[in-house]
Order: sequence, then structure tokens, then C-alpha cells
Amino acid sequence: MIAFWGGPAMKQSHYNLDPESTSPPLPSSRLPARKKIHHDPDPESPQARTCYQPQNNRRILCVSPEYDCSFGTLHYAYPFIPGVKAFMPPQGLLLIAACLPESWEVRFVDENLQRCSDSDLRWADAVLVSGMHVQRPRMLQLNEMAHQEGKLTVLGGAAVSAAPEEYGDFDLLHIGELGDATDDLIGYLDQHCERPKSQVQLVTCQRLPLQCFPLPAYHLVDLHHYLLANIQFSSGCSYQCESCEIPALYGHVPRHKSPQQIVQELDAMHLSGNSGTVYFVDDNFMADPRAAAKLLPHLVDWQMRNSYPVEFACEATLNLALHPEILALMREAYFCSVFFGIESPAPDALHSISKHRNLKVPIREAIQTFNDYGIEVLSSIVMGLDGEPEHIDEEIIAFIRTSQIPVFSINLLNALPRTPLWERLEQGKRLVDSSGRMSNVDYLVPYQKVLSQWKRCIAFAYDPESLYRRFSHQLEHTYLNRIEVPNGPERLSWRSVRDSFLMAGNLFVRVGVLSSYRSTFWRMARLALKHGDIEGFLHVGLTCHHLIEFAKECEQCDEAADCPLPGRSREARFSAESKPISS
Ligand code: B12
Ligand code: SF4
Repeated sequence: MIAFWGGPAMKQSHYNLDPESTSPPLPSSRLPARKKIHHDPDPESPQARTCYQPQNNRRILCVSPEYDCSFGTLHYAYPFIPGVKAFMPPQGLLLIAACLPESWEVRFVDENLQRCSDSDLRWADAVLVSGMHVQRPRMLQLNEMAHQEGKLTVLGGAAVSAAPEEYGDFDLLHIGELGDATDDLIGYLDQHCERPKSQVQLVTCQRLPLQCFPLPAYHLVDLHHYLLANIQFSSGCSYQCESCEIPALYGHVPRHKSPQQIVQELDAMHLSGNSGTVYFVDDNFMADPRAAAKLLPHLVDWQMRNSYPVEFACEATLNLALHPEILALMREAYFCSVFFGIESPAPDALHSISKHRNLKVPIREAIQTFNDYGIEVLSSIVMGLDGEPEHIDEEIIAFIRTSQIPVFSINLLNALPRTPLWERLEQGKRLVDSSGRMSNVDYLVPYQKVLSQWKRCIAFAYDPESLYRRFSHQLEHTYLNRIEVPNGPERLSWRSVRDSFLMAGNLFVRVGVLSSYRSTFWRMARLALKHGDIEGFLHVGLTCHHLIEFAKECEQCDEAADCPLPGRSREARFSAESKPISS
């Protein structure tokens, strides 16, 4: 649903047999024998790991590069929350770590928590990196650092799967999802730890069924350091929104894990620390409503057995509003928020990016329905779309006000290679160099106009008064519709009570006393406390603090300056702040 970038189709080739690639294929004498490494799905024991028997011991360093702040990542809230330093763990890399032979040593570095050090690199035989396009500069740096230590580097994940040609310097590329390329990679690493003479590209032609996916290596991370825990239930989407790469990257037919796998993953996560919220990373939880309906009773059962230790969140399409039976189960399972790719309130703008589907359900009615089931709606808005009326900013502001959606991720349209959007714009010669601007799209109206409309929408959405008003609406019209969850041992644990006090203390001091919008804050606080909704109070206070601070950053973004994306480095952002209360 985060549909602003684009991607490729799976290439039917192996070992760099792609005719467009510039790197020569690996000499066949160096090809490891093709082996099937994973077991077939076993419903009794779905957590099948590799059955490959390596001949060598290896030390594998897995690195997830840092990503920058955005509306959705709540970076500014971390200093208020004891222990929390990052948004969510990198699910893809944890999965790959879990696939490696059991006898290999694996070290895991999430640079959102701590930087990868030279000694980490020196320790490793091979360095495995993952990431999105936005992480490209750091991915390239890591590659260079590893090469300086003479280490073999491997890149996998969404960015390289979409645009392998952008990563010519890595030694091995893993293109696509878990599958035969992963088998080949493990075989390759077992047989070689020296750098190849030319790049080796491993392309997944046969995806591993999700039911054979191993349990992600949650034991390698401490979930207490993350704001959210995450879990993958499905992959792929049968829709084709023009700017989205999910169907090309992950397939048009949604595939799913079994409910038993999900329950086992929840148990494993629970052992690695409870972050309070579990986010389904599937781009569309409703990609197959029948599968969602089958899973949900298991989630309800798990929550009941464990006294509701977490709340759930996911991304979905608006047609969820047409499924009251699923919504009722989501309410029972304690789904508290869902992200929808609404993108624009203007019908012509939606048509221009093939998002006709959003018009099938009246958007405001759908939002009301979700709120009735206790679900807070989060949404993306994309500006700069063809078909936008001249005063799109007015329409968006009216939509923000009337929908009462509190959290919007408001972005400018960007195109990524190999999406239908990219192709259309390329044909129309409307792709431009994005250096010094926030988009690579030549809009139909002048860029400066789109930028100032974007800033106006952000200023309205995250003006403290307007933001707190929408959240107050949620406190009265959404949160009260949720089920009452029991105060089980998890919620009443010493750690949880202490953390709540510290968060509340931070909010009282940093926002309630020191901020310029303290009277607005106290109005919300009184309302939440009147309903005895401590969780709601903390959620609103922390989220608002991040959104208000990040919006300030966006507003400072100088039209003339080289400002591709708002967001300074985390060090710069937080060094200027006073130290919060912490444990
Ligand atoms: C969670 C998420 C985020 C989180 C990331 C948190 C984290 N720690 O990972 C956050 C919220 C930060 C985020 C932000 C953004 N995101 Co995002 N996000 C996702 C989402 C929904 C799930 C990612 C995930 O966990 N997937 C499940 C795992 C299992 O899949 P995977 O990572 O692809 O891994 C598989 C393979 O790639 C491979 N693999 C992965 N890594 C490696 C490594 C090695 C060595 C090997 C061998 C294999 C391998 O194996 C895995 C198993 O099959 C995806 C959509 C999706 N369905 O994947 C978008 C997605 C990754 N995001 C995307 C985008 C565009 C963004 C934003 C730029 C949006 C925006 N405009 O603001 C921002 C950037 C933020 C910033 N400021 O820098 C795009 C990426 C495009 C691209 N090709 O790079 C995606 C694909 C969504 C889309 N519709 O296009 N995102
Ligand atoms: S509905 Fe499917 S194709 Fe459309 S944005 Fe979401 S994941 Fe992408």
C-alpha cells in the first residue's frame, strides 16, 4: 500500500544470464551443483529450515542500513520511550538469517540501532546487506567498507530486486524473494568466501512457498529496542496500481503462510520481547479476504490465551469496509490501526494512477465504518498526480478535516523503474533528474507550485490544533469502540508500568510544559484521562509529538536547496534535543 515507487518482473534467468546485464556469467566450473535446499511444506512442522549440509564453517554478517525519518516512522517519539531506538526490525534480512545453515555463525547489525563497525566486517567471511531504494547510498558505502576489508558482499531485498543495475559493485546480487536463488546463494557461500572476479547475479525463478518459510531469526534481535514488532502473512497483490511495484516484485497471486506459522511466530516474538504492537508487513492484508478470514480466529485465540499482550496493525485496501465479518474478527483480535493507500480525494487523480478501486467504496463512509470497529485509519496522500484539479491543496485540506484521519503520510509522486508509471512517464519524456528536488517526475503543473501546495497541506495536517482535534475525535469515536482488553500479566508487569510512567513523564515535561502548544495538549490529555484511556493518551501524545516535529522539518525544506527528501541524520536531529527522562 505504500505505493509511491516501482519495480520489475522476475527475470527467468540464473547466474547472470540476463542478456541486458553487463557482468559476464559465472564460469560453469564455478557453479555450485544445483541443490534443493528447503523441505516441502509440512503442515505439522511448518518451520522448515535449510536441509543443506554445508562443508565449511562460515561467519555471516547481516547488515540492515539506516533509513531516514518519515511521517510513518515516529522517530521523534523514540527518545520518550524507554529502550526504543528504531521503528521495526528488518523482516526480510531476519528471514534470510534464519535460512542459513545452523552450523554457520550469524551476526546481525541493524544500523537503525547501531552502526556496523570495522571489527564486525573483519569478523565476517561474507557480508549480507538488504534495503530499499532510499537506503542505496548507505548500501553502497557498506559495500565499499566491506571490500576494503577484502570481504565478499551480497545484496538482497526490495531495491536490488527492482533495479539490479544500480548495484554493480556488489559481488553477489540476490534478486527476488526467497527461493532457488537463496538455495544457490547458500551453496555458493559454502564453496567460496573469496570475492568473485565479476558480479554474480542469482535470480529467484521459483519462489519458496510461504508455508515453507522458516521462522524469522527473532532471537538475533531484542524487540524491546523497536517501536513495533512485525510479521509477514502474505506476499503479492492481484491489483495493479500504476505506481506500485508489489505485483511485479512479489507476484500477482497472493500467497500466504498458514495460521499455525503465524501463531508460532507470535510465540517466538513474544520470547524476544514484547513491543506492544505487531505490524503485518503485507502490502495488502485484504489481498485474499478468504485467507484473512481464515487467519483471524487464530489471532483472536492467541490473544485470548495470552491475555491480549499486543495490538495488531496492518495495511489494506478500502474494500475491507465491505467485509463486516472480517472487521468484527479484527476487532476481536484487537487490530487498532490500519494503513490505507487512499492517495487522493480527487477522482480524476485516482484514475490517472489506475486507483479506480478506491472509488468503488465511498471513502468517507468506509473510514466511518472502520472507526465503528475501533480501527484508527492511517493514510497516504500523494501529490503531483495528473488529473489533480488546480486547487488540489484545498481539496486535500477539506478531506483531512472531514475524514478526521489523524495520521497522513503526505508525499510527492515519484516514479521508480519498471512500474507502469515509470513506463508511461518515460514514453512521455516526463522523467527528470531528481537531484535538488523531491521528485523525478515532471508534473503537469510547475514543480514549485506542487511543492508549495504540498507544504500547505502538511502545515494544515500537522498544525497542533488541527492534529489534536482529529485525535480527540478518535478518542471519542474510535477508541471507545474497541473491545476492553484484560489487564493480563504482560500489561501489569513492572516493566510495562514503569515504561508507561516514564513516557507520561516525558510527555508532561517536554510537551505539557515546554512546548508552544501545551494548552492544546492538555485539552486532549483531559479528554483521554476522563475516559480512563491511558494507552490512548500515550499513543496520541507520542504520535503528535513526532508528526509536529517532522512537519517542521518538511516546512524548512528549502525549495531552492538540494533537498531530495526531508529528514536529517538521526544524530543531527537528536543531538539538538534535551535529554529525556529514561530508565
Ligand atoms: C515495512 C516497510 C517499511 C518500513 C521498513 C522497516 C524495516 N525495518 O524493514 C518503513 C516504514 C521504514 C518503510 C518506509 C518506506 N518504504 Co517501505 N515497505 C515496507 C513493507 C510494507 C514491508 C517490508 C517487509 O518487511 N517485507 C517482507 C519481507 C520478507 O520482504 P523483503 O524485505 O522483500 O525480503 C524478501 C526478499 O527481498 C529477500 N531479501 C530481503 N533482504 C535480503 C537480503 C539478502 C542478503 C538476501 C539474500 C535476500 C533478501 O528475501 C526476503 C524473503 O523473500 C514493504 C512492502 C513489502 N511487501 O515488502 C514496503 C517497501 C519496502 N517500502 C517501500 C518504500 C518506497 C518506502 C518509502 C520510501 C515510502 C515513502 N515514500 O516514504 C519509505 C522510506 C522511509 C525512509 N524515510 O527512508 C517500497 C520499496 C521500493 C524499493 N524497491 O526499494 C516497498 C517495496 C513498498 C512498495 N509498495 O513499493 N517501509
Ligand atoms: S493494492 Fe496492491 S497494487 Fe495497489 S498499491 Fe496496494 S499493494 Fe500495490
